[in-house]
Order: sequence, then structure tokens, then C-alpha cells
Amino acid sequence: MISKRMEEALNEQIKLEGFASYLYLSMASWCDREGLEGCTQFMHRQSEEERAHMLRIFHYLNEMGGHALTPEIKQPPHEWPTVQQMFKDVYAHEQKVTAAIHKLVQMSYEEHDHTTLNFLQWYVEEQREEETLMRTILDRINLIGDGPQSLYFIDKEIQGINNSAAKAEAE
Ligand code: OFO
Repeated sequence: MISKRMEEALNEQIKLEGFASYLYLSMASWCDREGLEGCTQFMHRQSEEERAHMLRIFHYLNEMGGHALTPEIKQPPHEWPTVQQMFKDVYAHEQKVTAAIHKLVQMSYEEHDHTTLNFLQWYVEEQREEETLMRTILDRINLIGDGPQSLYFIDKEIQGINNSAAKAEAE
């Protein structure tokens, strides 16, 4: 049985993962309109991943005798001034999610909830990977620069990163 405090905190995390899924979906739509095919595919894949993160907690909570709640999700932004800014926002968002996961880990220590502590380790590792990925993308974007051809090359770069991530997932 899970404590009420832990249950509420995990429901908050469901909300955050759901928002991440919508945020990336919105980014996919913006990228599509901007003609950034590689970025569009990347964001759709990210959006699906975040939905899977949300559902993982959803199932866990009910398995543990809690009540997973379908979250109210606020509408994400729909426009970004540049693709560079969009990826900066992604990185900032992932850092926020990491901080939330670390708070949950701390809470599971306080509640002596070893099962949830163990469950959360997957998220700790996932966030480390996500932050590394987003930092890599930002570094590449900086290297490419903002010259006239930069959007084309950024998009190709993201497409390559997306293809490798999809391939790794399939293995
Ligand atoms: Fe699930 O938030 Fe990052 O990936």
C-alpha cells in the first residue's frame, strides 16, 4: 500500500509527464509548419515517450493500491521564435522534470517506501539520458551557428539523432 502523500506526489508527476507529452506534441506541430521534417519526427517520438512515462506511473500507482488520476493538462505554448530557442526550452523543461523526480526519490526515503524508491530509479536514469541528449543537441546547434543555411543543417542533424534513438529503442 502506498502512502497518501506519495500517491498525491505521483499523481503530480503524472501531470508533469502528461504536460511534457503535450509540449513536445505542440513543438512537433510548430516544426512541421516551419518545414523542419527531422525536428518534427524527433518531437513526435519525444511526445510518445513522455506519454509512456506518464502511463508507467499510472499503472504503478494503481498496482500499489493507489488511485491514478487522469490529469488536467494546461495548454503548452504553440510558437517559438527560433528552433534554437525551442531546444533551450526543451532542455529547461527536462531539468525541471529531473528536479521533480529527485524530490520524489527524497520523499520515498522519508516515507521508507523502498518499492517506490526502486521504481523511481528507472526515471533517474532516463532523466540523465534525456538531459545529456538535449545538451548534445544544443552543442551541435551552437556549432552549426545561425547562418543562412543553418536551419537545413540543424534539421538534418536532429533527423540523424532521431534515427539513432529510434534504432536504439528497437534493439
Ligand atoms: Fe519524462 O520527462 Fe524527460 O523524458
